[in-house]
Amino acid sequence: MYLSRFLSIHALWVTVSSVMQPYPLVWGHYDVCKTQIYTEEGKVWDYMACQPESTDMTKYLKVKLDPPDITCGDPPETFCAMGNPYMCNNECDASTPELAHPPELMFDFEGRHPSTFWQSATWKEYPKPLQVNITLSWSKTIELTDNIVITFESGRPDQMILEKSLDYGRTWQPYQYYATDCLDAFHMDPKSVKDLSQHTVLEIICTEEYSTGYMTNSKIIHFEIKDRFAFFAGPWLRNMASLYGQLDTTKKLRDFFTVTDLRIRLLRPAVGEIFVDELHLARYFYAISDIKVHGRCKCNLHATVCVYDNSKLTCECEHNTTGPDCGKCKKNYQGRPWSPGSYLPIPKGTANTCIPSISSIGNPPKFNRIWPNISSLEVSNPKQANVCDNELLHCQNGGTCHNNVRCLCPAAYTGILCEKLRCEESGSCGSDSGQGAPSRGSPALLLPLAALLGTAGPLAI
Ligand SMILES: *[C@@H]1O[C@H](CO)[C@@H](O)[C@H](O)[C@H]1NC(C)=O
Ligand SMILES: *[C@@H]1O[C@H](CO)[C@@H](O)[C@H](O)[C@H]1NC(C)=O
Ligand SMILES: *[C@@H]1O[C@H](CO)[C@@H](O)[C@H](O)[C@H]1NC(C)=O
Ligand SMILES: [Ca+2]
Repeated sequence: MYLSRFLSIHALWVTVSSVMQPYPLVWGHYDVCKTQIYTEEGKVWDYMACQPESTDMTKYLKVKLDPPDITCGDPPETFCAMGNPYMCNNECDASTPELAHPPELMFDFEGRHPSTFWQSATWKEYPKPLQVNITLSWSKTIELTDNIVITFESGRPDQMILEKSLDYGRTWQPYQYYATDCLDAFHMDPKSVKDLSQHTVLEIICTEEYSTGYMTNSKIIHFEIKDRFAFFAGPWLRNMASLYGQLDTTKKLRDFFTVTDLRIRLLRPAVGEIFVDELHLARYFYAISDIKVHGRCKCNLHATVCVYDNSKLTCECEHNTTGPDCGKCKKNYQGRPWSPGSYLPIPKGTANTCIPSISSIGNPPKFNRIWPNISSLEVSNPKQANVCDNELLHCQNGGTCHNNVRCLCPAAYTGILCEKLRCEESGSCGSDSGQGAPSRGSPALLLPLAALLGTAGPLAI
């Protein structure tokens, strides 16, 4: 199954639209990996950064509950309405489809009412905590593009932690804490995402916004991806160029929105009052009707298509890259180190394609490399700041990072990050090179990076 529209249609559209206007209608969509352009040598492929479309990722996840037998209905049990302890005529019975509440019902498509939902057993073992882990696994790195939204059928829990993993569930980090009383539950001061800024956007907060028990009419909990994007792209997410620029240059920021798994840790059900009513423990349980997770396969800007096959997501890699995330160069295309594509320069980005290995073409690389005297550089300047690395600062236009102190640029390029055309510097560029020339780096976009990097150290992730 294809997550994206058909590639050739994109290619056609971009070719057509690029004839009519200098830029695509919408900036920074990155929805084509290559397009044919006309140069002096005839038709050639022009490669650019590309990514799959953002989509509903709940179709591709596996869900696991801990403890495994926590779903209600085995044995059948009755439960009460939260607001009215004397309304206890509801029944959960796992063996009767109409009365069962299995985990799948958190991800089904449903009409407005009645909602379908997963439900836990009730808190009959009070005061032993009633805790449930709901783990969502993709077995693939995905990049979140919209708020995670959890809709409760019961009251929203008094205490809950949203966690994420970036390594297929081996290690976990908190994403956000939710509590009726953050100080009491987690020894954290309550905060809202709106209290954060560009410089504190990666801070892990505890919020009380969504835990005010069953009395409020809303049953929804958010993890606010869009509010965090808005610190860079503006309140209406109009300036996506700025966001993409920051994501491109700051690995920590990119990783913050990247997950392989999510875990919802339900720690204490909604009580709605100060004390637990021990005579009516069948009032207390968790029930979730819907979980929304929007994102895209992470393909390192080397693919627009992500295939779901054998219950597994895999990028369909272009640019002669390979691997589930297009994370390495194909065999015989290792002429320079692999590098992710880059969102910069806006709007087409840089493909950073893999190039044929030296041995496979039988010639030394065409690049005119100048090897510096490494020992003198390193000894005389041990504390020199990185000029480039493979995480934050990418050499552009096919340049490679040498010992973090300089980019080795292909012959046609110059500049600290190989962002400039050499001919441009000497004023000798051909008059028709405009359309075919690979895009140049934008120094204006690189500037805010310094500001963000300066604060990256003490952040929580
Ligand atoms: C839930 O997961 C956490 C680790 O993230 C673990 O410490 C805890 O024991 C688990 N709880 C349950 C009820 O399985
Ligand atoms: C990748 O390799 C193929 C040949 O196997 C070549 O035709 C194609 O142009 C290459 N693509 C890129 C992006 O270098
Ligand atoms: C490199 O620099 C070191 C220290 O300045 C010097 O001793 C050495 O001879 C240089 N090597 C070359 C190949 O220039
Ligand atoms: Ca549902």
